[in-house]
Amino acid sequence: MAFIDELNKAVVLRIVYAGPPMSGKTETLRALARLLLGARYNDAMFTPGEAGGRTLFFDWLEYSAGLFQGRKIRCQIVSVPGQAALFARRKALLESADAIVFVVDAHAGRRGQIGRYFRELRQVISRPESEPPLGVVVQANKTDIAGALSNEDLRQAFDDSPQVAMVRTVATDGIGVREAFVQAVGLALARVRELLELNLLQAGDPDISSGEDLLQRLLALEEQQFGQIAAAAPEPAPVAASANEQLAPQRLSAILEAEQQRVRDEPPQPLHGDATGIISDMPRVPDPGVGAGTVWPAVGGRIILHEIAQHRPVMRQLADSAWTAEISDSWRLLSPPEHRFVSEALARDEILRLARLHAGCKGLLSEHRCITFADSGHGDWRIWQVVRRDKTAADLLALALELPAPESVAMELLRIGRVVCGAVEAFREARFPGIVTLDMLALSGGRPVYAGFLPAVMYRNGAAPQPYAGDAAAVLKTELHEAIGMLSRRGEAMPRLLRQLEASQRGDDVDRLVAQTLIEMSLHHGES
Ligand SMILES: Nc1nc2c(ncn2[C@@H]2O[C@H](COP(=O)(O)OP(=O)(O)OP(=O)(O)O)[C@@H](O)[C@H]2O)c(=O)[nH]1
Ligand SMILES: [Mg+2]
Repeated sequence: MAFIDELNKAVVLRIVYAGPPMSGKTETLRALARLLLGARYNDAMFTPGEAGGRTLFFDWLEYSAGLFQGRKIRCQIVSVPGQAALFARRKALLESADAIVFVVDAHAGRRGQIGRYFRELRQVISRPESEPPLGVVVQANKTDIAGALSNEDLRQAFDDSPQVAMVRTVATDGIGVREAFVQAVGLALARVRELLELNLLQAGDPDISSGEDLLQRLLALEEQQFGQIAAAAPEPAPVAASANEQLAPQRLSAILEAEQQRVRDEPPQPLHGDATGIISDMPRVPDPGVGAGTVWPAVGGRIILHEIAQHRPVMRQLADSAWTAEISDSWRLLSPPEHRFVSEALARDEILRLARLHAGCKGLLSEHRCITFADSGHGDWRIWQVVRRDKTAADLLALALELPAPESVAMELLRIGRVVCGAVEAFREARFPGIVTLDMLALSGGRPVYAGFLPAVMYRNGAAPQPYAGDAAAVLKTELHEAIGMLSRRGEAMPRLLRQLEASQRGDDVDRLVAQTLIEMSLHHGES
């Protein structure tokens, strides 16, 4: 989010303080205000709303010092709210960071929680490989308290991550906080330098030059997100419903009041302990007992979960470490690797996006499906797509090939051809990236629909969905190749089949295209 402010000859950086609740993020910003701004520190920090000493939105502090390539360095220093329930807000702030200071309570007994929050952080700030990664400084805080863990002990919470720079601090006394901050600014500038070299420095957001601006932006974003879901979803988006009621109010005071109430009502957060997340372990599949707001669509989805709970799933892990489950020949479940999350909050956030994607494909996807997420039983969370195995065009073809009269076979082939043509046209028009194959096409109210899981390009980060680019004749040639081969081996049937197809060429454009393609294929097979 860094940007060059040409008008004021400055480079603007955002250093974001993250970390578990009550670790000392706000206290650190207070200390920085005193240390960096001296006499001017009074009123320098902007904190829009807090409840019982807990940050609800963020703390904001500005600091300007030093030069970068002849421009002043201006730092926006922001702390995030640590509470689990405020994840969406925390995520929006983390995404705008140029470097992170991850503040942890070095107190023994906190390692599990630190690990969990660190994994959440890494998932949120991961960048495409083409971009330089975001630097993280770990601030081991509260080291004044007896029994604080050593750096070596703390490092275990950051298990598989590359070396993290660690600075020991006592925020209440201002010890070490300047050092951690300076390190973070160094990392942010190194990243800006790399982005400039790669020509990737975004225009940034010069509209945010104060804490008030950031608050307005955050509120607008939240309203927009919830508004979009409400507009897109065929059913009220279940996972957003309760939050919507609390976040929709127009006036800031009303929002703050609702937030304060929410925080008062919130039960203490359970500690999950260290989640190792061993992916080869078989995950639990969702059952109808999943909590409110975890299934989309809310009503239809829960009915599906009830239905699948009656049967035992057959689980399988695919080469890419996705898990699938088959249930009583009627339902299929999929949880690809990108739908495995280290925290419930991350899964909850992603399921909102998936619900929107599904809602946007209304009319193109088969009807009997839902998405849900569940605790895998191994310290992580998985989103599952659940799709009913509907009768597909491939099933129609299998039946057609059993028909005795070649004329009937021809009529069925034409019908399947029309289904394919209809799907290619509908997918192209809607820019839907589903690949047309017979076993992915079902009929719903006479219209072709996609009976597979949501195409991966739609939810995979960084991959822009490509609209379907195939053409109907090519699909028919691939998908019916084997069937025509079988028919041509029934030698005596071929002339009757061809006669029927030729008669069908006199129909509309679609009939003509299908009949001509089939004739061409039949003749080709006849020759070979
Ligand atoms: N002993 C000691 N207490 C600290 C230190 N840093 C913070 N605290 C105390 O820890 C409590 C939580 O600090 P905050 O700065 O509010 O924590 P936070 O990370 O902003 O919490 P959230 O906003 O809820 O995420 C406060 O009572 C602080 O005074 C420290 O270095 N030593
Ligand atoms: Mg705070």
